[in-house]
Amino acid sequence: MTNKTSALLILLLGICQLTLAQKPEIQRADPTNWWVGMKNPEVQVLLYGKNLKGASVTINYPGVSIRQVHEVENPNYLLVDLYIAPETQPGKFGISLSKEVSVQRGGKTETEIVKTLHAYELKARDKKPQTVNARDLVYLILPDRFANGNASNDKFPDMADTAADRQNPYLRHGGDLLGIQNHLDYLKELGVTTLWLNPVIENNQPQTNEGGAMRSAYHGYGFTDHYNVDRRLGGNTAYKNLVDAAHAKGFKIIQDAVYNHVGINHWFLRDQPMKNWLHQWDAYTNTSYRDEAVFDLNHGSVSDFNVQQNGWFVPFLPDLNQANPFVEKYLIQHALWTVEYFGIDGWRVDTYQYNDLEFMNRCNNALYEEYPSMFITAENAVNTAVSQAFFVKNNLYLPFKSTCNSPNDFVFYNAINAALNEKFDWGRGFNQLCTMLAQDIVYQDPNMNLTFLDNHDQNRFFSVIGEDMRKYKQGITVLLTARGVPQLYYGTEILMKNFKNPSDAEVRRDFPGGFPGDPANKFMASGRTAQENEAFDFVKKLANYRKNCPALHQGNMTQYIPQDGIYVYFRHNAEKTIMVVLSQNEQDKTLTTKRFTENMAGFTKGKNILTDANISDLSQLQVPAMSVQVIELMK
Ligand SMILES: [Ca+2]
Ligand SMILES: [Ca+2]
Repeated sequence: MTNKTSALLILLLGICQLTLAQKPEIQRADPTNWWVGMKNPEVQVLLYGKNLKGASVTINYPGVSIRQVHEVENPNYLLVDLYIAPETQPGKFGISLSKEVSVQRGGKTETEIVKTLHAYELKARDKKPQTVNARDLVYLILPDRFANGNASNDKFPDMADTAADRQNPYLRHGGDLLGIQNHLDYLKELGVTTLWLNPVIENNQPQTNEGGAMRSAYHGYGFTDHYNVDRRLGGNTAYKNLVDAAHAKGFKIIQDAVYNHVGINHWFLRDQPMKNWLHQWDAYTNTSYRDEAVFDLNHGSVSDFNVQQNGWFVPFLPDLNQANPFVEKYLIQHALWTVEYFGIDGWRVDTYQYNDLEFMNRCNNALYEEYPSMFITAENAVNTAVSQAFFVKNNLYLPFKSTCNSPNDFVFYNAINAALNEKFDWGRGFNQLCTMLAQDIVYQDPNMNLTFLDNHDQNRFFSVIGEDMRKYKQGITVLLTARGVPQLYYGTEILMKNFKNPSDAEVRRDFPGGFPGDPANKFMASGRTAQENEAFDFVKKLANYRKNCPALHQGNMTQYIPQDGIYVYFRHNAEKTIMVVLSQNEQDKTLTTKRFTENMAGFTKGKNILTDANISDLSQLQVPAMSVQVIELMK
């Protein structure tokens, strides 16, 4: 090659680069599609690519108009506000970008218009979310740890974390959505009506060093692409399949929402749209995790509030700035998109108290606007009823009013675990439960509280109660007969145990039988021990009875202050009265029932629905030591 020709080649390459450098190129549009016939006729499409700033946007489709195009600090983004007129038909169109770019030809600089097109679709709405409420029994599954339905998706060499190893409690184990789908009949038999999965959205996060051990993001709380379900769980297709299969079998699905933060490897953080997309601090600032800082409207300091709200949850989960209207729209539209795209029925909102609460109200309201009876339950690991009530619809006279309709009931969780582990005394044992329920006056509808004995962040229930089957049956009975929407954690029905020692991985063990080569299959009665079957059958019997007992769903709850080690409450409506009798005595007792006349008048006999025993005389009940009875009263 002569010097002359190589100089020419360099010149040509330079021209090409100049042209290419300026040409707009769309790599993605979020939401990835939208729908006609939404109550809110507007959607903001976030376009990401190269050199989008300065481009003019056109769409040629009947009914669709561009209201505004927002340029932001980063030239690789454009945010396009679309208006979709009510009569708009579903269909496909292009989002067209055109831009004047400079081109050098024959030593002269010329301008020319370059165009780029991104295919977009407005679909017809076809999803009808169902209401989740106290009729339901929710079953929480950590998808990586339940069942492996497809061994070929356990790991991928092109992801940030390439490991899967069942021998290591901190790494991914290969469980997936098909694995859950394969065991729906097991859950149906148990009496479950609703599934809540820990987050399924892509977590393409590298392993992180926590407490000296390298850990995978198998829990799912660090999103890296809102619009893709993690490939290792089976991707969007497997999630659609699971939701459809679950619906066909009569289940509902609750999705885990994370609005407060994303994974540090999220695609939009590698090229941030604008500086205030995240809460940024001069030096790294962690949230204080103190809920008082948020609800203490009387005495709290602004600085404590800011640290709690805007500090990062952990260093690898950056805190989103939800006061930024573009961030707000991105998160809210993703929630709506998820309901319409997958057909989910409800939401559990992670780390609720760390979110901008005005943002959360707007987010909840956007969901209620499209789906008026949507169940949204807020996670707040708090200790008091006042704090718990602050973050949901409540009866408190405060200037801030949450629109969230359900808390994850940590106050119930704390009380039931403490009550079962204490000796009965004034204020202790079952008195704790009674006192906790008396505080229900703070909630607008305590029957919407998501009650639980354990979950993925807590010590397993069977271990907490010292592996005592009598306490186990009492706890399960309170969960399934007291007010609220009961939630069971996977494996609690087969007595999975452990404390979070040395880490929470211990309470997230694999469900035995869900993985190839497991020595026992506890999805089958034949694979369970006698005691495991006793537990499974107990849950199954009560859960299935509960399914068809409206008094246990929407009936009033009347409780009597515990006396002599015995706690009695009733669930009752016009059709039925259910009496629950719990004992914390180490001796058998006889209970005279005259004190409960306001609930028992007119009833002469009963049936213990746990044992099927008939009770012919209700005036005096035999109450065995540490027992529980669920009695359907009869005339
Ligand atoms: Ca798998
Ligand atoms: Ca926050």
